[in-house]
Amino acid sequence: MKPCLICSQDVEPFISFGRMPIANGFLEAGDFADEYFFELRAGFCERCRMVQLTELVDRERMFHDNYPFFSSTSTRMAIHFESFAHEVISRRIGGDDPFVVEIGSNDGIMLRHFASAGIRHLGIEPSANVAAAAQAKGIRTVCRFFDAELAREIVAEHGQADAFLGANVMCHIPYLHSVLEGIEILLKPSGHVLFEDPYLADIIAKTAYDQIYDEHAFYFSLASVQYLFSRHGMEVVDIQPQNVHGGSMRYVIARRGVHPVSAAVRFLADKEKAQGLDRRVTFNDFRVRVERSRDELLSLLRKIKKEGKSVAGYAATSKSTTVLNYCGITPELLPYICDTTPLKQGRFSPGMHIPIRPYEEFKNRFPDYALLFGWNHAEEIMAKEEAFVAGGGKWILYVPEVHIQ
Ligand code: DWN
Ligand code: SAH
Repeated sequence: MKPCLICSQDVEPFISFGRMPIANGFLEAGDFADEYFFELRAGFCERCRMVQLTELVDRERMFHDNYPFFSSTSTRMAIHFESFAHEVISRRIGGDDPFVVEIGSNDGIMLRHFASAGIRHLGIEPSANVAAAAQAKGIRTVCRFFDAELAREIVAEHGQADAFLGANVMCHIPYLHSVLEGIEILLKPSGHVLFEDPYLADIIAKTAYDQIYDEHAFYFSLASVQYLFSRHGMEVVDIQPQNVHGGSMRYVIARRGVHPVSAAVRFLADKEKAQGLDRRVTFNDFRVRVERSRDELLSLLRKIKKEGKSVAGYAATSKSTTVLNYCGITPELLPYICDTTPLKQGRFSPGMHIPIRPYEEFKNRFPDYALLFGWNHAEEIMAKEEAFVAGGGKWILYVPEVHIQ
């Protein structure tokens, strides 16, 4: 039992993945002996409905000056964030000289659209290397972790913000009450918070257990987000499902009573109850499907090896660390993973130590099978890899279930 990170009620894990390394802790060959591990477990709080990790990793182990995830590697995501920025510019800010703050702004994939529109902006990005990539593009970025203390400093220097933004970052922050205190300080009285993260209902429906890893402290539903913000005098005024990262939800939030609440919010609240997101049994059923998925993926890879066929991993995602370590996929079953990120190439995958090779290696010599760890980018990747399929190559997917395509 662990106290809920949001409401302090006791939380019991509903799933355990065992010993797990840092999801983005890609290693040099000489570093294997010092590798850090923790117990990856997730639990559901029956009081506030928050699904969360029950063991946490120190933030400095995950977010530092060598963080290997650069948001701008996906062209589909670049388009997505352009439209997110335009929604904010056209609908959520206005007046004289508006000011926008984004946390987890990474390499500036979204803020660059505010910069090019001449809108006052500030990115808060603790991982120094990706923050530097944004700064090099002329995007104002502070290399810090966001919390209430930093919010006070920002208000003193820049004044309050019209919009507070975050994509795939709120779910990364276990100390959310400090973040929300910061938002209370930072946001103008009529300002908006817009943030999006992988949506719990999609994770459950697709058995996307690989979304569970050290960086993701939370798996949000509308109900849990409503509870959290209600404790800080705010409410969800709109929700917008997003077709990225396997199914995400964007929450639009304001101070209580300032903006009207859309019918979509009430509709989704009812839908979540019908889906059982408020009941423990839903998560126990999920665990059973996860165990089945693990067994099926492992036997498929063993069969392929026995048949003497070749297989490579495609995209060394953070998510792949959970799959590889939970399923016990060794380099004998998966000899390499190709990835487009220079920082990952030449290194080894966390825990299982599978070599990460440049993307060109895949392109120059197609394997018989490719295990798609970047399944959330399937459309983009499959369009790019038509030649692989035309040459007889086959994709292995494990979401929503293990299958060959
Ligand atoms: O929440 C998070 C999301 C937004 O991004 C972070 N905690 C970390 C990261 O998660 P991820 O690593 O699972 O993200 P992606 O976007 O699913 O995968 C990115 C990786 O995939 C990069 O290493 C690049 C690689 N990739 C590739 O090799 N070829 C990606 C694409 C689109 C490709 O065509
Ligand atoms: N928004 C980007 C990046 C998501 S990855 C996208 O959607 O692609 C998560 C990012 O959040 C990382 O760059 C990490 O360094 C950053 N982050 C983690 N904790 C943070 C905190 N407390 N405040 C601000 N950013 C944080």
